[in-house]
Amino acid sequence: MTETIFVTGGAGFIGSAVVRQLIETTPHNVVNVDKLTYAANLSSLVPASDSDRYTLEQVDICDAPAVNALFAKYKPTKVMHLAAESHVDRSIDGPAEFIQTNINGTFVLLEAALSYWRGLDDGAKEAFRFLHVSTDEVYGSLGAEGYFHEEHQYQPNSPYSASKAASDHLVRAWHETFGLPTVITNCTNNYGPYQFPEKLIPVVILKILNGEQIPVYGKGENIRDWLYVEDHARALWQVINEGRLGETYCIGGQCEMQNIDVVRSLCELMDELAPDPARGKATDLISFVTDRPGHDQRYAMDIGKINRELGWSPVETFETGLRQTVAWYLENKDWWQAILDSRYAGERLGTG
Ligand code: NAD
Ligand code: TDX
Repeated sequence: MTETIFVTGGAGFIGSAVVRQLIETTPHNVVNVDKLTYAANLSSLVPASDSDRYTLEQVDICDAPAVNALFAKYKPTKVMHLAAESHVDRSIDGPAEFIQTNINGTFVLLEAALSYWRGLDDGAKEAFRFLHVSTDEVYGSLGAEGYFHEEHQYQPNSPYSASKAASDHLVRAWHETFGLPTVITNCTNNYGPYQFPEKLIPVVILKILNGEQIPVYGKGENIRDWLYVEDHARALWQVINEGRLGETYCIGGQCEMQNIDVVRSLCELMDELAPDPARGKATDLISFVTDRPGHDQRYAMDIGKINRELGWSPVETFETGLRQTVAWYLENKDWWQAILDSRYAGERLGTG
């Protein structure tokens, strides 16, 4: 049966990977529900967006009448909810949008989904799924030992992670209290093509290309667990189709790295793939800067549950994924130069 899938935040980094994958690998219709904030980029969706199975609806998920109208118009079989404010540093500079979109927006979407779901006939009601896409950051910070897992206590430390934690709790409550068929995923740091150049990996690539200092927060000893974005998109489709209702699935790359080692790997790749005698060795650009307030020390994920129950594991290694990512940024200057030239990005990225 051909389905209609809502993807909220489908013009963002991970959402666009989900949309591209759905258009390429399934026969389904995809409705991209996106407000088109600074983080959105419609050029990330080409050529999937040329498909007659793709529709863009520029809608703010906080706008209840508009969201209700979308459910009535398209009658989706599944909702993949990725729309969010996603950058930790921005949440420190100004948390209000994070509270609004991540908490209120998720609430509006849940209410609209519930009212729509209640009106479905029994078969459609049984088949409907609402997937909430969240982050490992809700669990807080790990010491040297141990891993996050589905039963780990919530201990968010940034306005971003607190807002995502709140949204996770809302989704859980709408399942437990109202029976809405939901599944939640909590994933580690993603990287890959089309990532907005405010996140660590594209920041480093573009700083090196422009011969500018690479800002490493604190001593660069914080640890993140990196997953290639296409692997994440594949996991999300598996979880929404095969995951157990009301459950959480943790997703990760099994690839813990200190930030400074990520930066050094990128420097090596850039020296190899984009050597520039005027710049010299890329590592000479590394600059240790003031640490992020409340900077979580370590994230690492136990992916045993999704692996056991759904057979998912990452395909890309960090080595292959990082090489593809660097090559993509080198080949797609038009994509990122437009962002660096924009006023909004310039304010935050120091490029304007
Ligand atoms: P992103 O910032 O690249 O994209 C977010 C998208 O949501 C944008 O297209 C934006 O226009 C849209 N959006 C924002 N506010 C909206 C609103 N009010 N209404 C409708 N659309 C709105 O984010 P991303 O990195 O692709 O992350 C997607 C999701 O995955 C988020 O929920 C994030 O918390 C989660 N996540 C991200 C990572 C990561 O490493 N990037 C890891 C784990 C989980
Ligand atoms: O310029 C930088 N220098 C630096 O040292 C930037 C942008 C980051 N960092 C550090 C901070 C983090 O320890 O690198 C690490 C990664 O930073 P980000 O790319 O900002 O990601 P992070 O804060 O870990 O959050 C990301 O992963 C989890 C996403 O932005 C979230 O949306 C996701 O939930």
